[in-house]
Amino acid sequence: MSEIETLKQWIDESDNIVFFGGAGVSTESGIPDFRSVDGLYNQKYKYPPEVMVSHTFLTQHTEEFYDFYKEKLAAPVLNAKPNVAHYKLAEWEKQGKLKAVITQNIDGFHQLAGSKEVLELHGTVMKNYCEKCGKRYTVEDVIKADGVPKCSCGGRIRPDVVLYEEGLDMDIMERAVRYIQKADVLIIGGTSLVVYPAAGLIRYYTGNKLVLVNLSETSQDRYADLVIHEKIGEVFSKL
Ligand code: CNA
Repeated sequence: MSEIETLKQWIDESDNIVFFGGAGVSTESGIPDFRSVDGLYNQKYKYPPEVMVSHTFLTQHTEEFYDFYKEKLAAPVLNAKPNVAHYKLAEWEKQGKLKAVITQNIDGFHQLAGSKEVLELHGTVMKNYCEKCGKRYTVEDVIKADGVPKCSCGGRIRPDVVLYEEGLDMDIMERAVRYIQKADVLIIGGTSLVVYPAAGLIRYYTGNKLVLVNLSETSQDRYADLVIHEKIGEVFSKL
C-alpha cells in the first residue's frame, strides 16, 4: 500500500483526528513560511525574521517592527485565501472525524475555510488591540496606519500575536495537550518543528498513527509512523 493509501485508510477509519500545523500549510496560498528556500529567512533583511518579530524588537525598533510586520505578515494574509489543505480539515471536522486544528499560524485561514475548533498557539494577525485602553482594531486598521498604528486614546495598537520571547496562552496549550493525548490519528503538517514550546506538543501523543506531511525533513521524522515529504495541499487533494 502506498503512503497516501495508508493515510487515506487511517482517515477513513478514524473519528478522532487531530491536526497540528505550521506555516507550510499556507505556502500554497502564497504566504511565505520562515524556513523554506523562498521563506522569509532567505529574503534579504537586516535581521532574521525571528529577531524582527520579537518582543525586544517591538520595544526597541518599533518603526522597523511595524514596517516588517505590516508588509510581510499582515498584508499577505489579506491578499491570499485558504487552500485545499485548510478546506479538507474543515470538511473532516464537519463530518465528525476531526476534533481540532492546532496551529502555529497567525493568518486565520483555518477559520476562513470553515474550521470551528482552531487553537491558535501564536495568536492571529486578525486581532489587534490598544496597549493602553484595550480598544480592538482590525488588521486593515493596522496596515493602513502611517508608521506605528495609534489608538484614538494615543496608545499603541499591537497585534494579538505571540512574539518571540513572549509566553504562550497556557489555557490554549493545555487544551492542545488534551486533544493530542486523546487523538487516535495525529497529523502534523507544514512545520519545521523547531519553534518551542509548540514543537514539544508532539511528545504528548500516545497512539500509533503519527503522520508527518512536510516538504523537507524534520528532526522528528523518526518518531512518525508515516512520513510524506510532499506539498500538503497536493497530498490532501488526493484524500
Ligand atoms: P517554518 O519554520 O517556516 O517551517 C515551515 C515548514 O513547512 C518547513 O519545514 C517547510 O519545508 C514546510 N513546507 C513549506 N511549504 C510546504 C507545503 N506546501 N507542504 C508541506 N510542507 C511545507 O514554520 P513553522 O510554522 O514551523 O514555524 C513556526 C513559526 C512560523 C510560527 O510562529 C508562525 O507564526 C510563523 N509563520 C506563520 C505564517 C502564517 O501564519 N502563515 C507565515 C510565516 C511564519
